[in-house]
Amino acid sequence: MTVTAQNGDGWIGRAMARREDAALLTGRGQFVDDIPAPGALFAAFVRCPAARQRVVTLDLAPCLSVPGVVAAFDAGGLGLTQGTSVNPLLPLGPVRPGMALASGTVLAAGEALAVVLAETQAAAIEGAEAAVVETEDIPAGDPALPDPTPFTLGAWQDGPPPPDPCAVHAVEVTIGQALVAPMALEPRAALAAPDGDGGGLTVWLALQTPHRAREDLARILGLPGERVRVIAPDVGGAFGGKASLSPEDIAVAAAALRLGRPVRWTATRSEEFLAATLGRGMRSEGRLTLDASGRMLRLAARHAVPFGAWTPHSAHAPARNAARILPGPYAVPAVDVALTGRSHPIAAVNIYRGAGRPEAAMLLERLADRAARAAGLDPLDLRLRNLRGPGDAWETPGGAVIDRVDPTGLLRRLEGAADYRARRAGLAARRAAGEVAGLGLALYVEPCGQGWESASVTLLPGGRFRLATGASAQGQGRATAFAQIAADGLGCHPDRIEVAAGDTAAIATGIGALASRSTAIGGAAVVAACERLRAQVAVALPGLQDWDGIAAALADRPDLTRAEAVWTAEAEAWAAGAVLAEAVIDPETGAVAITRIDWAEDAGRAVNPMLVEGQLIGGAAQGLGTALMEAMAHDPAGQVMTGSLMDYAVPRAADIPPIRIHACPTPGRANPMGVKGVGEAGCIGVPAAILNAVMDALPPGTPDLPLPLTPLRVWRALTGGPA
Ligand code: SMO
Repeated sequence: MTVTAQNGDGWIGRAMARREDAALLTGRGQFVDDIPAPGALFAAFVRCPAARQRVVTLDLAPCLSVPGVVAAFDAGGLGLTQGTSVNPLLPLGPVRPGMALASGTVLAAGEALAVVLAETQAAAIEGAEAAVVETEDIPAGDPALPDPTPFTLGAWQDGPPPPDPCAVHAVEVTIGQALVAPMALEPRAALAAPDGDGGGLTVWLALQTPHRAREDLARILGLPGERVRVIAPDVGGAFGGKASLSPEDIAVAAAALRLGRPVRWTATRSEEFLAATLGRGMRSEGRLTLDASGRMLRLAARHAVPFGAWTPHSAHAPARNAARILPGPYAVPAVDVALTGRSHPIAAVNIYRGAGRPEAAMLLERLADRAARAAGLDPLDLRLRNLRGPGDAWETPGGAVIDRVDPTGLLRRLEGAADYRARRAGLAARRAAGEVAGLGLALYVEPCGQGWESASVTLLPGGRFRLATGASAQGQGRATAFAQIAADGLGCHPDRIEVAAGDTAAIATGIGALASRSTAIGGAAVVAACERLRAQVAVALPGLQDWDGIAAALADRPDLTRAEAVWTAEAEAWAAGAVLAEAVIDPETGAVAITRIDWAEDAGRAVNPMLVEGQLIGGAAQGLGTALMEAMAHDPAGQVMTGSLMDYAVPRAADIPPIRIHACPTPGRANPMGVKGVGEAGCIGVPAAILNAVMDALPPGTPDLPLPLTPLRVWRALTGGPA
């Protein structure tokens, strides 16, 4: 693999790729569906045909007469009384745990009612289709349905009360985020195999959080934790859509335990659209007042947050982030944020890459653009007047402590690197020549995780090492980055280190791959484990430096050749960036082309610049999809209208413009390496910049457009038709 020395002082900071990570791109990965399981049964699900239904009849006898079908279970048949866990980040509102199978009252179309097990996948699907399902509509207002009235999730205020006497400008925006599908290339998948004695299970899951899945499964199935092993092998993208255990995963595990045979299931793309968790969907309203010179005085923000049929573990994280990040990179003396939730008869809504960060950024950045127009300032100058600078540390009303970022410096860097002033000036001539073009700026801050992560390092014979991490992987190049960190920590070549991730048998505890946290927190745990190993070896063998010799001398001392660490972050790491997007609209069709993106970003010290760039560009592509084309559509009855990739648009390579990244790393203080996170950045800053660019291209006074910015919406805005 290519190795390019970037800064020469260690393995951290070099662009390199390890074989294990490269295998994912070259067809040699081992995803759940690739794991061999001789004799495994295939699972298929009988799903509720409509939303807000009462199940009248669920007859599985016809399933059993399909050749190859071995068993079929409804909720009563599996007999499980427990569901998935929920993280109480906010007052919870109505919580419906994810149950293996729904029964009685069903809220969303597509919820699984029964699981059919068969010798082949075809027989399982045919068996599921043979089930007799009769349901009846539950009328709106029936007490069996969750109350559709909004419920309070929280409110935070800080600063002087309104009205602010100096305010001379007030601007308002409404942001309508579409509900989107976290479109991983690999759909959800599960394989459960009972142990030889039938008393335990090994479960392979396409999942971001194997240790939590083990705890949940053990509790739900009534097994001791040590009898459940969860393995997340190669995972082909997740983006929050695989953050938590799915009802289907539980059904697969329960059926395997019941039947004493391995059971496997890989979701079809249609099942993903129908029953996987959704992201975004918030409706945000903001009001900002400014003084005569364009200084921000008071921000009021309201986020209305959608919840679906059941409550995934992290369902409250987007709301919490969207609230606590405000006022983000800006210095605003008074801030007032309120959150409400509401239940909808659709699939569960959960985190999706960014998880509230994009919603906060878009609200602020649209307000900043409207404020600039009201104050008669260039959008860049309005921002410079209000952004925090280097050395600032500030606490938001929602309790986030933001530091070690320099939004002003990032915007200044972007201004020069993107040739902003000349391009802004050049827009007038381009518009005079008939072009419909605009420039959009967006700043963002990205919190990179709270809490702890685990790591262990074991010295193997021959001076090699086995590194285990609780931070699992979803295709980010975990093995490459963590081997680089450990190589520096141990003083050896990264090729001496094998990395085990995503396996509850490899390390006792762990969190997983979420929240831009893996390098900042999981990487710090690796450093701590390596330090511990070096320290205990130094005591036992003072002066001995070479690992081959140490391995030989300690061959019979497993107590000294293994070290484990659980590292807890005392502070949150914050990444930040400034994005400039250029949009050109076809006036005939309303189609938006993003022609260029410039991006000054501070992801902290880069462990591997190549992986950082990959994260940034991948996130930007998803962010572009959110801004321009992605939307789940439901009809008024709750039926999914976007059930395939024929109906749900995702960006393709040709949609992605040149992205010029200007790295401005400043060290964070949240961990000893000075690293921050980068996984979600593209989804945070890029959609806001695109929305601002499109609004800049449209006539002044154009009302806020909801997302996504489809050609029809943009064309109507251009031609003055209804939005
Ligand atoms: S949206 Mo991420 O998986 O925290």
